[in-house]
Amino acid sequence: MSSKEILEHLSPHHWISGEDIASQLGISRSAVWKQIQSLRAKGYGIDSATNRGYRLASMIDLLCPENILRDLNSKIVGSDLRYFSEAKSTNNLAKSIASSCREGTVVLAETQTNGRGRLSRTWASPPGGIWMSIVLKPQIPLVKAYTINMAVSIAISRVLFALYGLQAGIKWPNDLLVNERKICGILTEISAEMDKLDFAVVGIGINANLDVSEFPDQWMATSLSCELGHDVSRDELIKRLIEEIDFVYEELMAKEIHAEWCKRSATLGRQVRISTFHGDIEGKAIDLSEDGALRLKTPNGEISMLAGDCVHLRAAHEAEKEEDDD
Ligand code: BT5
Repeated sequence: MSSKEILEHLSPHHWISGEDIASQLGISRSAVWKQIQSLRAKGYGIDSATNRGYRLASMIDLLCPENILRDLNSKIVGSDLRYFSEAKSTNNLAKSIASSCREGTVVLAETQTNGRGRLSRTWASPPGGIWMSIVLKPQIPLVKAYTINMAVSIAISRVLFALYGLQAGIKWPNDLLVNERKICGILTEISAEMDKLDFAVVGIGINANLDVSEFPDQWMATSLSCELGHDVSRDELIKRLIEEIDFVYEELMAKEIHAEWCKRSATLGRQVRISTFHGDIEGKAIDLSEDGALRLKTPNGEISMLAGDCVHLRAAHEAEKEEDDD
């Protein structure tokens, strides 16, 4: 018995007793109660009242794969779409099918129970967000793998502006920020043999229709609904994302990817702190090299950082002013 089956019996329009759900599904009332608790823990709003039973607190706008695929204008991305009401992690699912599935396959889930960020960090994935992974099989050398992440960040930034007028800056290496707050995280995982890329799974997490006040303050998170003051159509957004990612994927090898990433970067020009396993380094972010390394100007000279966590310390104009004052 899965909590999804219980969900199918619940409606925002009428009450249903625990007893009725239990008899329709052939389970005990306490099993129903347990599954209701598990749905609540995942973020579904469910009202309960004595002598009445259960009711969905509001209409949940579930994703509809048919809407997403209808008249989809793309060549590779979205060639197949796998939809799950719940997944541990769409990246895990995508990796498990990557060798056998078509290039461009998209895996979508309403919630993730074990959503991951980099270094196995937790990625909160309650209902209402967009949790998707795309399987890509680009014919590019391993050293160019980073451009996939860049291309996808650009596509997301373009779509958020085109659909909602939101300026989403790209924070090195893999976040999108709106008003300095994280609205989207990207996790690209690759499988390679020698110098050849086998496949890449690009995991995209977008806080769409979410109340982020439940998230810890230090995450500095925001969502589309918080920024816009209303919910958005996730089907429409996913469709546009697929189309735009498909488009930039074609341009992947072109130089413009690098130039456009730099243009949309929220990191370049800023004073930053990069934390790595070997310690912290502070400096001004001055450039991004073709392999995705961030170039820093530090008091001890210029260095390149290939990976790490980035904290924005001061805004670009403040960093510039400081330099002028020096
Ligand atoms: C990321 O990692 O930002 C990449 C997130 C990728 C998530 C997608 S969802 C679909 C696919 N399936 C997966 O399992 N993952 C991908 P990182 O830069 O390491 O950031 C993780 C950190 O962001 C956490 O340690 C928290 O501080 C914060 N965080 C967690 N959940 C968040 C959320 N929903 N919104 C904003 N910040 C969050």
